[in-house]
Amino acid sequence: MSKQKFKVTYSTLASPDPMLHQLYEEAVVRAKESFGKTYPLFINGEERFGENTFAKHSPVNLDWEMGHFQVGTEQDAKDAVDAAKAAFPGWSGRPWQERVAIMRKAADLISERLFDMAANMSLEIGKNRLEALGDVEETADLIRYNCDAVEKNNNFSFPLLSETEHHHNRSVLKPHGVWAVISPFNFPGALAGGPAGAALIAGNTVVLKPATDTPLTAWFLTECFRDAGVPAGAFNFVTGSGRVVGQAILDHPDIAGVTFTGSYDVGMKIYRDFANSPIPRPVIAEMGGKNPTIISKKADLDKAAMGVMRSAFGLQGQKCSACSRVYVHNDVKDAFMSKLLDLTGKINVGDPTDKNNWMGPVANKGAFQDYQDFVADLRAHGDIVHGGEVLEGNGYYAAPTIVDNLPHDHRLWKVEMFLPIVTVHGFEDLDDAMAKANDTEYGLTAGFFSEDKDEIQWWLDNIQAGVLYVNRQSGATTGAWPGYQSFGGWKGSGTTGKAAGSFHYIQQYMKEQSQTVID
Ligand code: UN1
Repeated sequence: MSKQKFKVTYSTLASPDPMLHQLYEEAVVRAKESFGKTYPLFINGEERFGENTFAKHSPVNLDWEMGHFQVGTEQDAKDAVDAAKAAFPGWSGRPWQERVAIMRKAADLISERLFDMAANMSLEIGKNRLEALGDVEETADLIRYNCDAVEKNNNFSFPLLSETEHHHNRSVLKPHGVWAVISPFNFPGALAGGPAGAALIAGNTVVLKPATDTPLTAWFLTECFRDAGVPAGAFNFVTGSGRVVGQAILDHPDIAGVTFTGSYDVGMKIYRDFANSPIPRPVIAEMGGKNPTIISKKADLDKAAMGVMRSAFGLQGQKCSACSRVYVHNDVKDAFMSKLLDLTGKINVGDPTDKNNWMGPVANKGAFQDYQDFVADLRAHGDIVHGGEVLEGNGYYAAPTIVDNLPHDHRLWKVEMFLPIVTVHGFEDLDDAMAKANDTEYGLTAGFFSEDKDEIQWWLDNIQAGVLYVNRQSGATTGAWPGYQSFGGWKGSGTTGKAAGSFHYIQQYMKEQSQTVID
């Protein structure tokens, strides 16, 4: 582990210091040296090794066996929830200042371990170095953001109006209990550590079940929480199949609430299942997107092409925030397409730990197969103007793919493909583009390119999504950073209408109590 501190921000990622590359490359060597280790569950402060393990292979090179992880059982899930329940009175009963201090320490440990966590994450899920470094540091910053929020608001304890001088009325927020976090593969740091951190800062205890593709990053987070002093039972880590161990966690009657990030279908199933429990329980679900970018004839096309390319193909299109649909004015469509094709043609796809490769492999065999199936459908009904093929290598490599002339009633305008595929449509009239952009169940992020102030205001007033970007070259629809952009979805993209990395987030992990005391 490197002792050197290196603060990742937008500017360091945009023009990285040579030192950043060197530290990352040294960490890649260390990550490869520790391939093949066996990792435990972490329940009630103890490492637990069970009877069965699964091998985690790197999608970068399928011969690389990164580690062996426990196939958690229903009993493990139960034990984790029971441990979290037993730890709840102690953790929630502490002064909030102590929880904040411990969680700040956890954030600092994540930052200290930045390079090792990022190198392992690149190998674990195929994220390029800058995106992996960003994900790790975003995790730490989400935790810090929520520590700040509690501090600034006196842990959300506020006086209310008093009827007389003898009335002492106050509103307080209190934690719910045991919180389940079911995290996805695409942001294995931020979307596991962000919600788990928020739940812990708020005073809940946590059971984390990470995606089967990304147990290693979650294990590193577990170590950070443990080493920061989160007490036994307050944070528990369970790996294994979602259908078995994930379901057993969610079915446990002592789970008070859940944060789920993943597909619409699974998110809605959890939402419906929770509605059937004897008492209501909160479900914070982030369920994907089908994020549109509209390009006006008054757009700067260089900005638009760069923004779309980065958002469509960053992390191989596997972000909920990825740009998957483009509506471009017919007058500028040819010019835009030639710029987009030019930029896309320059992308190198390969081992993402190599500095020259901006795209890595897709996450797993299922995603690789989906890519091929979607491409066959798109080829039959539209024009693939770039990509559309799998690439050589001993991993799941797929070319960035641009599709033109797909009829608007084709199902793939609505299905979240979660792959490096973007479909492009021309329009004559901005209102028509807006209607098409909004014609989806999702509403997570959206982008607009125009140099006209009135058009920009019109777009901001009418687009239906939770995260909006205008003229953003670094990512037409992607790249929210805690404190800079709130991140949460409308419509089928989210259950609460409240976003992460913003003012209203951590309160969702608490319930309000009004206290009237008369002396
Ligand atoms: C996601 O894709 O699920 O805005 C989250 C972004 C990232 C988070 C994306 N900060 O692209």
